[in-house]
Amino acid sequence: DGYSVVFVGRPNAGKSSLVNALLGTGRMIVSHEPGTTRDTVEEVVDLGGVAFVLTDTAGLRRTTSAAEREAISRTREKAAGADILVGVFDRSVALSDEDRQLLEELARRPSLVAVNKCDLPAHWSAPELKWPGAAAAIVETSARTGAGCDRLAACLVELVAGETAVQRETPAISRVRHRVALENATDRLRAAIELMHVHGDRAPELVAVELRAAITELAGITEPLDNEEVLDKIFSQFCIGK
Ligand SMILES: Nc1nc2c(ncn2[C@@H]2O[C@H](COP(=O)(O)OP(=O)(O)OP(=O)(O)O)[C@@H](O)[C@H]2O)c(=O)[nH]1
Ligand SMILES: [Mg+2]
Repeated sequence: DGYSVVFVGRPNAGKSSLVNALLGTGRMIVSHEPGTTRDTVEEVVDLGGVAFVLTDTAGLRRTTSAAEREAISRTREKAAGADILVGVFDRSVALSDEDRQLLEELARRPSLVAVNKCDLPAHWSAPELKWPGAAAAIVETSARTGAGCDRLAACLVELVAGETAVQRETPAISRVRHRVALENATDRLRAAIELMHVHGDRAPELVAVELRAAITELAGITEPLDNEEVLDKIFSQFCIGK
């Protein structure tokens, strides 16, 4: 149902705030206390016509709290299954060992780096990340002002645009519009089959109406098709209506 994008990073880096910025909502709970998010939360969003499932997660850190440890293990589980990871780093505080560890992990996966809180005075700059991945994968953001959030969305879309960038087991029907069109076309084809079961070959015009509708749906996905031409072809082969 869309590419899964999992936001990971240290507590307080701004993961929930960034997810909210991309969703355009206040869905995720945000607070100044590190360890605010205790459960993974998923939301579907359409970015530039592509469906993504954004997952907000509990911040990664060493902790003595059993509940937080459980939350962190869920974060790791989610991250392992993600199509794309977005590592969120707080530029207004010093980089930590956890940050560097996360960077190494990100480099092995399809991922983006969000250098967040860029509205605040900087403690370090992007080159200090020594990011081993592609340079284009670093985006400076401010979840507070919204700066860079459009670019983060555009980078996500770009990452999935090349099918080779992200490996999936099943072909992804990522454009929401395409998925709806395919579902509609499927419904119409089912209706056509049902009509043939009920009426045999006595009501070809009813079947044709459903087929025409299915073609119109599919034509919306590819370049505009000449329906008459397609119908002529189909009818010449199946002798419907003759
Ligand atoms: N100035 C500034 N503050 C931000 C920005 N992004 C987040 N914050 C603030 O940083 C604090 C933490 O934000 P959260 O989004 O809750 O951080 P988180 O990474 O989800 O934290 P955990 O859920 O604890 O892991 C909140 O007080 C936010 O308002 C930003 O870009 N600029
Ligand atoms: Mg959070």
